[in-house]
Amino acid sequence: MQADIFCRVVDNYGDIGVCWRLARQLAQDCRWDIRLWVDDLASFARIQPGIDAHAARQELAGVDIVHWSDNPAPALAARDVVIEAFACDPPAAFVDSMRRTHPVWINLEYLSAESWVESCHGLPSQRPDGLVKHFFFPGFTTATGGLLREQNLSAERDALQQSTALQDSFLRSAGVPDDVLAQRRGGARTVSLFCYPSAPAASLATALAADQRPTVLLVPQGVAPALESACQSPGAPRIVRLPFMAQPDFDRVLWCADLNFVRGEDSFVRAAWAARPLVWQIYPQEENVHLEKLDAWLARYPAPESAQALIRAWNQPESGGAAAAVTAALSPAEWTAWAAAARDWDASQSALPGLAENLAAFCAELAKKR
Ligand code: TRH
Repeated sequence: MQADIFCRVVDNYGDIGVCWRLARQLAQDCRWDIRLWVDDLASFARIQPGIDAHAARQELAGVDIVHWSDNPAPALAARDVVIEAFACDPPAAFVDSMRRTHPVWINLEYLSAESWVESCHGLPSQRPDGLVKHFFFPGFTTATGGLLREQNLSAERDALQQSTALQDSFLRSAGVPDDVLAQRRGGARTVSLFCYPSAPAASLATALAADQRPTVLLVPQGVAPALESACQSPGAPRIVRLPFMAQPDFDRVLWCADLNFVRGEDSFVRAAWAARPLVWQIYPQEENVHLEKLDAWLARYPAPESAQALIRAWNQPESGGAAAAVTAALSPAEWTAWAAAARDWDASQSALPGLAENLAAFCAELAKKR
């Protein structure tokens, strides 16, 4: 299959994060010939070293990357499959070429745990010009498109999680100082924190400072910038700022941590694959619509009530309940139950077919009918 994936970066890194993982998996695992159109190469370069933010065309990891500028759009014609991420509208000239060749056209939607997704997944939308677009929804059940997950993920993760030496060597290469590695070996808890500015990060710091077990807090540069001033007291977490790194290394950070605070869409899915407790900060929307989506996921996530209460408090900073919720969720019996739930969540979700595999099969079926 020859496919074009279209990605417009609305904000942050989730749009390009999802598209880049999908492009690599379709190219590497499914052997598709992929052209990835991206409008914001600077954001792309932040999560993928080697991307030239000024190149009109470049190749990386077997993917042909096209800078999607609008004036004028690159003069390329559609091939077998067109995947537009998050309803981003391919350029008009490209859609003209689609009217001539009638490729399979997919709109890849945002991830949601809500049940209506199952009835909309795979539906066609007939356009007045004769083209048909199909909606493809990621999700957590077999009636959806599934989640992005590489074929060799579990083996790589298990090898890292089972070896302190491998973790030390990886974390050292990521800039974690030797005395922090010694703290981890001495029993300190490792927490990673990737959140939006609204997250009650200072409350997290307060709760961790009060906990008997010391904590090492791994935080990307620029995230929760006030954290250092909240971590001055004795017993406060030791903060290590990490540079933005390539996705496979970001995954390794999640695998090394005992507890991951993640956000948005892609890091949330990756934290599930770490098979460790996770706290999700959902992308905030108008009128708190996102809280319904959060509840839909919590209804599926098998963590104990204390962990669910923490996740709710993390997403509602105005409730003021985050610090107490952290303390409750980390108490020994609750923590043990949460850790077991995280392993179950990974096992049950990874037993389902992955998104790239599902999407490839869905497109192949549609292509036969063309
Ligand atoms: O950056 P985000 O907040 O992205 C959001 C969400 O996707 C949201 O749903 C969407 O509407 C909005 O973007 C436009 O969080 P997310 O989804 O976790 O994306 C972050 C990406 O950055 C993810 O692919 C992981 C990657 N990343 C790295 O590769 N290296 C790093 O060092 C870090 C911190 C992140």
